Amino acid sequence: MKERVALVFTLVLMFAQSCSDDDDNTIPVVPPRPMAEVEAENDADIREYLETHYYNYEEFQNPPAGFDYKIVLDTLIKGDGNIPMIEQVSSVNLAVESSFFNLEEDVTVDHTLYYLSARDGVGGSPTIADSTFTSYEGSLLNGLVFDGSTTYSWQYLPFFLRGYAVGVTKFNVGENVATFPDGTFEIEGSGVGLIFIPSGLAYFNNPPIGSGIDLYDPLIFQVNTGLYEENTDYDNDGIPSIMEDLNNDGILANDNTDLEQERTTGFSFLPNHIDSDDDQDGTPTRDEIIIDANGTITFPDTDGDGIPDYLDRDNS
Ligand SMILES: [Ca+2]
Ligand SMILES: [Ca+2]
Ligand SMILES: [Ca+2]
Ligand SMILES: [Ca+2]
Repeated sequence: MKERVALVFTLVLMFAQSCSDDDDNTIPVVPPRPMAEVEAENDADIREYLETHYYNYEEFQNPPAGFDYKIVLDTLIKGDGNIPMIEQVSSVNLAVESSFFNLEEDVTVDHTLYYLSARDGVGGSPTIADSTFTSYEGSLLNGLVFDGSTTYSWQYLPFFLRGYAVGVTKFNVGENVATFPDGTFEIEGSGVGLIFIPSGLAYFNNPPIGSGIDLYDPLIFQVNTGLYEENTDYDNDGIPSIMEDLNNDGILANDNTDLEQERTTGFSFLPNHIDSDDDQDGTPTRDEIIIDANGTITFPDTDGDGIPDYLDRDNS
């Protein structure tokens, strides 16, 4: 599971670092740079990279015998006729609140995420709240590879960098053509793509120590999207994780109905998608909803106050 470490524990690392800052005042603390300034700089750097680099699209269009469907990036040479990636990427804008990185400034900054599908998968696309069976390689704009996996592994997207997770949802997966007794899969027609991520959708001023990623570095991920689990229900409470994004902003960490009770009782802070008793009334969410034979979920509201029982501590 080595490949998970660098990506998954972003928030844990951030917390640990902010604690040690308080404990040791001999280390000079450099204030974070303004998010809007960093985004503008990152976007210019990513765009310059896309204008000056191409990938092996001709091999993807006309695959030679034995082609491994791995993306190779190279520098354009003026007049060589290769198409720069800037003409092939798509993009999406995502608002980032500075509070996500515990910054002192209080701003919301639009960030542009770029992505490119080298091979469209034959299957469906995951949501931001699904588990995907994916392999990946992460690198910097200077070509340094900082992380990667050689085989597919299951990744629950809400635990991963936001830019990475949103990027993966832009691709289609393949299909599982065989499952062997040892649990391994054979997948055909997976998606292959690239994601270009500004630091505000990655680590910003808190890259993992020793990772080779510097403060405010934009990241590139090559991904191979094999499978996904449709309507992933991570906490097994009967409600698919995507439906636990109550404010519908694509971030599952900021929907926590019983935060006040968790504070009072000293519980861990569990956002709804990883909380099997979303209102902490002692009755599991699964017992406060009804799922019929077709899988349709209904949400009883016993006291008629407009708040469904599973989110309502006083529904009696
Ligand atoms: Ca949310
Ligand atoms: Ca909770
Ligand atoms: Ca839940
Ligand atoms: Ca409950």
